[in-house]
Amino acid sequence: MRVQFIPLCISFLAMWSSCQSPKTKDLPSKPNIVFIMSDDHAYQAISAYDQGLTSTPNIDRIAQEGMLFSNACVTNSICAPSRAVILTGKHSHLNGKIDNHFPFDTNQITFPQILNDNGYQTAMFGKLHFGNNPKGFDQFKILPGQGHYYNPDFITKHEGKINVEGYVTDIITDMTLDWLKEEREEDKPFMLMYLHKAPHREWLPAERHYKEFMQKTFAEPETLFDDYENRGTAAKTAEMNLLTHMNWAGDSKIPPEVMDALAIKENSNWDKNAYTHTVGRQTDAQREAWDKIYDPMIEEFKKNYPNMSDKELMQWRYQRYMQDYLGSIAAIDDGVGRVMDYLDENGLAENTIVVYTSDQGFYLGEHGWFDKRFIYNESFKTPLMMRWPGVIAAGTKNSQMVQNLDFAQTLLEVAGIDAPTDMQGESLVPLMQGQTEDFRDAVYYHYYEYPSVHMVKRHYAIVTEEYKLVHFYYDVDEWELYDRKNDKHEMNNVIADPAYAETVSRLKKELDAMRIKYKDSPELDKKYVDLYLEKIKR
Ligand code: SGN
Ligand code: CA
Repeated sequence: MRVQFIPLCISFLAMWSSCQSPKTKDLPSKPNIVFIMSDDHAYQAISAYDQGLTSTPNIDRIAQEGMLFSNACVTNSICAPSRAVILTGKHSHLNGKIDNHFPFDTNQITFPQILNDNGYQTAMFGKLHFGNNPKGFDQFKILPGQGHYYNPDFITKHEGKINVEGYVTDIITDMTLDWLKEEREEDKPFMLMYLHKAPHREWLPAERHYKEFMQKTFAEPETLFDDYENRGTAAKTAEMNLLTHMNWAGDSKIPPEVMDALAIKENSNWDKNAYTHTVGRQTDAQREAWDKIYDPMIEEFKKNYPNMSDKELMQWRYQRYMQDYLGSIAAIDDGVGRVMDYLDENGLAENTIVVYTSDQGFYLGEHGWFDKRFIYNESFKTPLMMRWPGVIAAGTKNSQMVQNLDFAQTLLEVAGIDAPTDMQGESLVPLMQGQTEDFRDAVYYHYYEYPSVHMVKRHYAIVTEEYKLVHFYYDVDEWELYDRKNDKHEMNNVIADPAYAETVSRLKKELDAMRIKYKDSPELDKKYVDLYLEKIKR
């Protein structure tokens, strides 16, 4: 592996000629980096993308003062693998973190380590979800595993394990701001990772937000009642339907004793526990405030439930889901606003690149679903916006197929450092500067975690602006083709339609070539199936 460190760049000019890609215009030297990522934040729930559901004025500011990427996507739509791709700049099959079960191999080089070795002060606050601690950080305070919404524990670099009373999103924001105020060394550039747990399941908003969001109703997506006709086996057998798979207690916040009284069966064997471990974690005062707002909803449900049709139940569950999910996002928006204000008020805005993204997208009732994993749009695409005054023109949009795979090389180029040659992404710096030629026109995707929660079958795919060709494998061998331009909601698998025969054969060849280019193979598919089966047996 070749890592070229800054001290090797003799003069400023020499540095730019050796460290910048040929497409890049001069950049300011070593800016600060604030990388903000939420967990499961759907682009449909950011008003800069879509004003139909909620308003996120602070997150939107990043797009208004910078660039919004309207076609950003992930390589493997699940939490820990996405984070491993981001840190290593390599696809899952090479970095080894193919699913949430396997540990991340910390012997690998990550971009924060390279920045740290090159004079950047580094810090991480919030959710990592690797099962081990990050390397290359001067400071970290991370949630163990998924973490908790109320009164969370943190694993810290210098104080061991701590418990903090309060609401997780506000705590992570406070930690981030405290670090900026008290620990930041002014003579060094910094790279700060500000990583929210919200809006991950089980979607518990802060008091100020559930009070507001419990009073709201939301527009239903067109495909809420999808019957998965004209799709393959994978969509039909997935377990992420709002009506039949979402937890009643854990997710919809119907307490276990009320479920019993109404004879409602658990939708999973952790349904009731999920409630006890989340809502049940609150202090007496937090719980009192919570019950004041949630009890009337529960009372009304008790009255109505016996007479509700499946359709009405689905609609009720969708509203409940959106109230808590979007309510959880409101605290992120507050936090992003506080961090942006701090940068603006302390003369840091000009020399800091701010990135906002999520570890993947999420279904907000589209296809009747919650969760992610599938390559279908709402989970495959992820929000991405960047602000860097002086480099990125305000209020600009980019529609190219950028991926989470690109962050490592992008942020290294931003810092004027050559990326290791085995990273597999592309720097987005030319795109930030408004150049659009010579960028990739297709991306590769591979999802592995099966059989597992939500039962989304293994699949790999090639996606172009026009088409999505997917191969589901392991316990099926099925291909799907979607015409992205003419079938926006991906309701029709046209793989067997003779009108697309030529497209299918061309894309299959391109997919084969792409798998070779990215060093994926049938042998690796088999290796990861075998390792996984071995692992879940234990
Ligand atoms: C938990 C959730 C799942 C979710 C995974 C992975 N169930 O298992 O719904 O898909 O995490 O999420 S829960 O009842 O425990 O909330 S990820 O973001 O970490 O990949
Ligand atoms: Ca996630």
